[in-house]
Amino acid sequence: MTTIASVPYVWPWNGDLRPGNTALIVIDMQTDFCGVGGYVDKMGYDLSLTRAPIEPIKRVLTAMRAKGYHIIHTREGHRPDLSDLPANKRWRSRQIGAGIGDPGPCGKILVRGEPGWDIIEELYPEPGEIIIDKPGKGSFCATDLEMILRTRGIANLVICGITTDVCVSTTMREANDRGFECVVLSDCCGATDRGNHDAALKMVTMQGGVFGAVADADALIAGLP
Ligand code: C5J
Repeated sequence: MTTIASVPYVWPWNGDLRPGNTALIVIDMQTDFCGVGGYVDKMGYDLSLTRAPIEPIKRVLTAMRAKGYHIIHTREGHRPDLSDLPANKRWRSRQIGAGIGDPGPCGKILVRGEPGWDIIEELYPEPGEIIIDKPGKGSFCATDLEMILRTRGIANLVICGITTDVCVSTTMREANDRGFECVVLSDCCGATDRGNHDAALKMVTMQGGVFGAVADADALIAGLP
């Protein structure tokens, strides 16, 4: 049995934790969500909250890369012609002064290929790591993520990134419903609101771990075989 310290149960449920069946998913660590001039900055939120996970994620990436775990990154964004951008998503973003597809200091907001859309340099994927480009909040919606996970025989997902209450939470719920065994790393996530971050993590722990478990970077690194 190999597990890590986590709540509300030691993870994974069956003690089968090894590089071959476990992936790290780093969600949306893009300039648009944590960089100056990006989408979250334009909306006026406190960037320190979404930048807080950068250093802990770096430590987890280093540890998991060294041990040969599968590494997957995601990016939220839309085609340059915006053909995959629902009109209501665009409209809502414009209500708060950061219209998706509109020009900003980091290029067109959340548009593929623009500087603000890409993953920040500190956490940039290494050659050979999987990148999932997704048009929505969940990483399984309109992507080939599930096919890649099943093809590689991955059962366990270590989930981190931004934002805790939106793309991280949606992805964890989608994964859990598909039978993947998930743990979210509390200090490797961040939200645009501290209360939402805390609530999103607390929700995971209800009902015996309704979506999986919660750990932190140190607990994961200490327990990784
Ligand atoms: C948001 C995300 N918050 N990556 N996206 O719109 O959580």
